[in-house]
Parts: sequence; structure tokens; C-alpha cells
Amino acid sequence: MKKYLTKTLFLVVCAFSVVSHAAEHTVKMLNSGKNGSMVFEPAVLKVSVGDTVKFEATDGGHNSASIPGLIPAGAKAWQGNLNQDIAVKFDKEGVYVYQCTPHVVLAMVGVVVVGDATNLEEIKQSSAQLQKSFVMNQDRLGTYLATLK
Ligand SMILES: [Cu+2]
Repeated sequence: MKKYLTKTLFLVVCAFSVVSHAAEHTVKMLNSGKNGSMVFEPAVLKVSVGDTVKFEATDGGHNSASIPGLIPAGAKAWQGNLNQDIAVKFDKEGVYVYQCTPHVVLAMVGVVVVGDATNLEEIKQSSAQLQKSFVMNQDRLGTYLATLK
């Protein structure tokens, strides 16, 4: 009897560890953060495939929107409204660069890495033009991308 119970308990523990729960992460949209003004925090976020990121309208006047050409091929784009939270589920691996539409010129951009940064080199090349358009914090996105391997 005791042996049976032990075995059952073992199987139950195994079953629980196999079920992986998709996590939910939060990114704040801020007028002023630890690393400057007009920032997403955390600006670089690593998640697993299937996770959800909630972009939180902590301060007003911001949104979160993916940037065409700066997400993995075939990945779903998103476009949040100003002053509103938006939850985005990430099903495709790779690097995603997103912006706050009214403040992209101030380099209010962020990076989500889903699984491995498989498209990092493409993202670095494709984002060069965008980085030139920043009138402030011109090295910000480059610094973010440099933290990835
Ligand atoms: Cu903004």
C-alpha cells in the first residue's frame, strides 16, 4: 500500500512539472524611468514562446505598437491605443522591436525577445534607418540590441 502511494505521488508530481504555464509579463509605459525619459520599462524583455506581455499605460500619452519590418517573419503585428493597456501573446520566436507611436522620434522603443534571438542580425540591419530618425537618445535602440546575443 505504501509503495503504491509513493508511486502515485511520484506520478502526480511528474504530471505537474510537465505542464508548463505560459507566463504573463508587464512592461510599463513611462514619462520617466530609470534609464531616461519616454521609456518602456523593462525596455528589453526576454520571454518564452506562448507568453503574454501586458503593456501598461502607467503614464498617459503612450501606446505600444510593433514596427513593420522589425518583427520576425510571419509574426503577428500589434497596435495599441493611446492611454490603454494592451496584452500581446507571443507565439513566434525571435526579436521584436516596438514603439510608442507619438514618441518614436524620441527613441521611445522597446525590445521583446521570444525564445532565442534568431533574427537579431536582420533586426540590427533593418533598424539602422529607424535609429537615424531619432532626434534624441540616438544610441538607445543600439544599446538595447547590444545586450542580446
Ligand atoms: Cu510615448
